[in-house]
Amino acid sequence: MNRYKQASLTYGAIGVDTEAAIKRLKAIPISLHCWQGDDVMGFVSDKSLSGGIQATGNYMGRAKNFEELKKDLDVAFSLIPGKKRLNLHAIYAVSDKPVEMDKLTIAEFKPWLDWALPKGICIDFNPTLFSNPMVKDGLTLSSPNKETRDYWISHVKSCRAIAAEIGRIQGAPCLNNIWIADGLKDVPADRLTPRLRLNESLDRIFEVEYPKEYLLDSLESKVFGIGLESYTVGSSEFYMNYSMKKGICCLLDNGHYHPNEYVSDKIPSLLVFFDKVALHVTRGVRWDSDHVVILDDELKEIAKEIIRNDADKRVLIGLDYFDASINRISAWVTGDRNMQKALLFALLMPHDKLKEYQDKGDFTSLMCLLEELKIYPFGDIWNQYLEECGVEKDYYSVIKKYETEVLSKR
Ligand code: RNT
Ligand code: ZN
Repeated sequence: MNRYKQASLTYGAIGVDTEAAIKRLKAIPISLHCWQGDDVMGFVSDKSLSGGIQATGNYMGRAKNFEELKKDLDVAFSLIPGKKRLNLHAIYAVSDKPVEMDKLTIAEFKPWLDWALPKGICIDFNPTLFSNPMVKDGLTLSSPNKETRDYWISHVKSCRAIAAEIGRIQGAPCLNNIWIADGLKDVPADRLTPRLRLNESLDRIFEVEYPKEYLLDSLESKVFGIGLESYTVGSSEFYMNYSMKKGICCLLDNGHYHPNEYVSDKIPSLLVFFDKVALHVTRGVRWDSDHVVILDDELKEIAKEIIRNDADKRVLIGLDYFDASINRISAWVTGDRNMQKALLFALLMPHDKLKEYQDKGDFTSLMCLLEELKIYPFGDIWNQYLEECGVEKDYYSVIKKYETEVLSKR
């Protein structure tokens, strides 16, 4: 008997249908962040990355333009199983002329659609409110300066229009996620007024309504950023309340909380009150360091909250990390595969039985089964999934060859 069949029987004995698990996994989209390919540089300026985030490392072969980034993404996508989406930032506008961030249009993103849609890949979007001279004293939408606020309001409004148009063209909603770094390095003299200004700017941004079939809006909070350690205007409480007020989504980035706070625990809390929850899956090492996603315990817990709550369509999974110290294509593939491994791991659990143990107060049986499941033949089911998706198990050698032939010559 082959390994998959054997493993399938082992799972079958505890009531888990491996075929159904594989089928369900194939339908869960993961939005791959284009910005791992070029250390979040984008195409519109040669300014270095700023705004509370940082990419570290200097590995060979960073993509420097649209053609290179597409080529690298093609290699990554060919090695990633399952359903794919592509997550773009406004700084990835494609244009021969200088691009004005407050006057972007769909025209600058048509080339991306022309490339992605024939592959069956839908696009998500993000306005870019960092790495830009119009960020004044670390502030954008919450700036005391009206001109600064107006500039960024126009930028985000144009991004929402672009995202809605992307959604219309692709025939499926485009998620437009707003993250701003606005904050202060040292002890504030006023924590309220910047939040009142942010509230007002967002109200102006959301004045325009778009059909939900085209556009989903989300707001991403953060506890602190580099150089902005003492105060973040867009805090978790601020955005949760704002999102509730406007009927839009919260986006939870698991690098954006205190190290003892877990996004896995926040997901079910939000599912009580919101139809949808968006995620930026990342890995913080001591802080929001955006390391490549590995198959660690918190990733597995996040996946469990999606699967056992039947929230496959309610939790929008996006990745968000940028490691410049290793091969960037490998970083994409490793992180994306790990997200899917965590989902598969959760799909291979007998959740009804485990919930029953919890409700009966049989915590001894619960612990025994949870621990036993950790050494079930998960890898054999994963390999079967890769085979069915027509994707190589060994992705490193394909990437290494591309590195030698292409990346090392850039
Ligand atoms: C930064 C946020 C944000 C960015 C991307 C590039 O801390 O996580 O989502 O990483 O928008
Ligand atoms: Zn993020």
